[in-house]
Amino acid sequence: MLKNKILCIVAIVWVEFISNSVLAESLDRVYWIAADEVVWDYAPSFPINPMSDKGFAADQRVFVEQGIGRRYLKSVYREYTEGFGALKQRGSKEEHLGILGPVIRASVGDKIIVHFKNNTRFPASIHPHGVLYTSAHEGAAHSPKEGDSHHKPNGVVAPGGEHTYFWDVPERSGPGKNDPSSIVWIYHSHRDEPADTNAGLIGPIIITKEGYGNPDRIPTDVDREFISLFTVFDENASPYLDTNLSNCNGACDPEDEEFQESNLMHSINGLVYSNNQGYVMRKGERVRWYIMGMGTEVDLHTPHWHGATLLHNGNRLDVTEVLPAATKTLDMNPDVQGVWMYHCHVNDHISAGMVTIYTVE
Ligand SMILES: [Cu+2]
Repeated sequence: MLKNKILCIVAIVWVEFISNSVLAESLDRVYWIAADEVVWDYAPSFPINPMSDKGFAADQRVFVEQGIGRRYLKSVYREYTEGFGALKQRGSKEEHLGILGPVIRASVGDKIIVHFKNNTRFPASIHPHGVLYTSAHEGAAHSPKEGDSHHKPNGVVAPGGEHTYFWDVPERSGPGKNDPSSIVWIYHSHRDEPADTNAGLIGPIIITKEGYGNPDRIPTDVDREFISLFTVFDENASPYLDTNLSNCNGACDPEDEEFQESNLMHSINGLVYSNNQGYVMRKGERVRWYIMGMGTEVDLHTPHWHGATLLHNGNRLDVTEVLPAATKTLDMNPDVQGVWMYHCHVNDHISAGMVTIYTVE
């Protein structure tokens, strides 16, 4: 009897050991990401405002028509096939990402290898939050002084140049004890941080708990994931301002306050007034939302979902808050079908376009 019990315990321990070692198999997560210049359209629906299905009102046209309008030269991170062979097309699950760079995914124990190419006219980098790096792979210029040998720009890439970043994903990069099975971090260019991020160089990193990531490192305990960046892109602070001014045919005065206002793009994933696509899910699914903030002192955002509630680390809410470069991961079980508003709850930001919809089928 005792012998059987011992055998049974040994068998259980052995099965646990085997399954854990299978689950714990670590991977090299390899990405080919370039910083590319694109003409970005904040409101492709123009002249229609999808929220009303009518034309934009006068106070909305400030942002989508006046001054430079709705299209700006920007730089964005884009994913390529191996060796920068071809631009990777985004599938339906990635449609909602908008201006965001590709999702970098890993599980605790993996290594992340990012081959980076700077196709823009300005120096750029990829600075990751949360993961483990040495200063050579930090992607940040420590000193603005050129030629300062004590403060070398670490992983900052000149126009046309390339760099490979190596980042580790130890326990401290993954979900903490109150977190769900995955969390989000931000990556962004950090040569001239305010200019780089206003230019558009921002993306997400999602880290799953050991044993919770499938081979693509998507968490196995959710049905769907969505990522949202709430930020006011300040096109006045973009390094492309001078180039973008040429769209005004000399009619824009950069010192004019109304013109400056027209360049504050209150966006969710780089899109205003419900121009986002792809926030679509089914009733009853386990839906994970990753929320990111960026920007300056105006960037206090309070994402609010109509039609459902969410859990954030055990706390129930339908409004959360993010500040610049902060992130939140929340879980939703949509229980009512419909087309629901999803917007920042700061009044001034609602008027300026930080509003969209999500659909529960
Ligand atoms: Cu806001």
